[in-house]
Amino acid sequence: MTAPRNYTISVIPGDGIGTEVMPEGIRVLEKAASLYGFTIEQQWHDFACCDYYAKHGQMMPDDWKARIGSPDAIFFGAVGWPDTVPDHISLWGSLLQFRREYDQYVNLRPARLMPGVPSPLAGRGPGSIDMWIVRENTEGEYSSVGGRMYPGTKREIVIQETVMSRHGVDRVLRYAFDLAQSRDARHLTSATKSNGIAITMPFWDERVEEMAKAYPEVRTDKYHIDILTAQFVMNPDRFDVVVASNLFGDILSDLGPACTGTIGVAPSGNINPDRTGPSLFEPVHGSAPDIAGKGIANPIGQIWSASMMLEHLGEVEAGKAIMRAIETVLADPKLRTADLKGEADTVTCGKAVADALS
Ligand code: GGG
Repeated sequence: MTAPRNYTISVIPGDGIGTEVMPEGIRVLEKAASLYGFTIEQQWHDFACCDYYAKHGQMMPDDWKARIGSPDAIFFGAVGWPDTVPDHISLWGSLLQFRREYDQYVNLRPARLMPGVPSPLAGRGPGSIDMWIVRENTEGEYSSVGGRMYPGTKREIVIQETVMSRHGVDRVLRYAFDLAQSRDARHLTSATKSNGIAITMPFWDERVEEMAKAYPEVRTDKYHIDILTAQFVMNPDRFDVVVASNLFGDILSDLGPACTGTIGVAPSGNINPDRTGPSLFEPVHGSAPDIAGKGIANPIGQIWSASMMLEHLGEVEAGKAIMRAIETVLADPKLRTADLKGEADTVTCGKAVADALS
């Protein structure tokens, strides 16, 4: 007898277009569950958003971990509403808490040229750009170590430290090398800025060199972040797995999908590879206040995140089926959204993906 496949997920829509694309991600998840014979129990939470902050003066309740419990995964929308809450408060009060508390030390983000997506690089053909960006997700430049002295005076001083531990760097590099090893290209690129940032970045380079010895089949190269961003724009098809620190990985993983047409389709997984806590899946895009409330946001980033989440949960066939449905919808201008020169609104696009699922 096979074990029942029942999963519990925390659903946190967040702010702005997060609340509009989340229902489409759920629609597709529910359809996939019914087609592929598993169940998804949803536990919705109204915190980790700026509305919650407006009512309670903090982004999450003090007992947020108890309220979340032990789900199999967290499905997240977007955070940020700068008119109400400064961005650094909303981010540190929500997403960064999850990443640290659940030790989601890998942020995995694909950049792939999809069929039909209008992109300056589309002439290269679908599949020609197909990379994974592996971003260190729990330390690095995103640290709260530092301080502010003499605020508001002419003597004002601000200091913020970058934190890199050997343990933290090695574990994300190991994940990236393993990923590179599993792929046909077996090519890993590491991004630093070791000439200018002369303590932490050379350390990262040293760890790459050390780790590479254990992966002789993986072609490894190192770039400075400035020339790498130029190469992403000019020759993105040269890259396969790209690994970088928290800040550089954040930048590259917006730039990569933008090179393939739009950041609106890009998903991400905040992954705890050791499975000592839940992983969190969310679109790369933020809450987009400029288009929030208009019903025109692209739901594909949220839906693709659902596909990544299902693969992480072991529902690989269902995850792949969602990807096929996404490709079908993106190829049709009537079904894709305006950021992709399409005609559909958020709901029409989401329903089309659910209908295309088989
Ligand atoms: N869904 C992604 C999101 O809401 N991002 C907001 C943001 O500012 N993220 C910064 C980060 O991912 O470190």
